[in-house]
Amino acid sequence: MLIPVKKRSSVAPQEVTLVIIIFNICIISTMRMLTVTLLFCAMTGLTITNGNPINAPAKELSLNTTLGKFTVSISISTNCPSGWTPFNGHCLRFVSSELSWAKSQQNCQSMNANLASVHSIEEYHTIQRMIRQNSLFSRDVKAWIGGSDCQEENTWFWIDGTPFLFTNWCDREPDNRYSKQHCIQINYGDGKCWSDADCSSLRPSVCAKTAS
Ligand SMILES: [Ca+2]
Repeated sequence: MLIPVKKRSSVAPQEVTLVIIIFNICIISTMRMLTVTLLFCAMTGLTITNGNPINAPAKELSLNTTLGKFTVSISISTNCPSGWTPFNGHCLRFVSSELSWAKSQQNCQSMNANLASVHSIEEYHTIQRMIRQNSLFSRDVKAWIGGSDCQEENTWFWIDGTPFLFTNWCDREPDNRYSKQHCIQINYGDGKCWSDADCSSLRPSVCAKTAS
C-alpha cells in the first residue's frame, strides 16, 4: 500500500510574512524618499530664485507635503519687480545714488518702499551680497538703511514701523559722535557692520517693500 507523502510547502508561512513585511518597508521607504526628494527640489528652487535676484521672475511657492507624522507647509511670495531682490516675502533694492538719509527715504517712497529694516543676519548678508553685485568694483560700500534715533537719543526705530530687535553694531557703536549721529549706515569699518552717522551725509541706500 502506498502511503501518500505529504507534500511540503516550498515556502513556510513565517517566510511569507517576512517577505510581505520587507515589501511594505520598501514601499514606505520609497514613498518617503520621493517625498523628501520633492521637498528638496522645491526648496532648491526657492534658493536658486533667491540667489538670482536681478530680473527675478514673479513667483509664488506653495507646497504641502507629509514626512511621516509631520506635515510641512511652505508658502512664500517671491513676487518682486525686475531689479528687486526677493528675501523672505520682501523685495530689496540697492540705490547707488548718494543722498542724505531723509532724501534716500523719500526716494524709496517714490517706489512704494521704505529704507530697509533688517531683522536677521541672513537678511543682512543678503543685502551685503546685493550691494556687492550692484556696486562699482563689487565693493562693500557704506549705505543707509531705515534705522534712526532722531526723536530721542539711543531709542532706535525702523522707518517702516517694524520692531527694532536685531542689530549688528560695530564695536563702540553707536557713539553719537559730535552729538549729531542719528541714522544707521551699514558696511562700516573693517567689520562691515553698523554705525550711527550724520543723517545729512551722502550715501547710497537700500530700499525694501513687501512682495506682492
Ligand atoms: Ca557713530
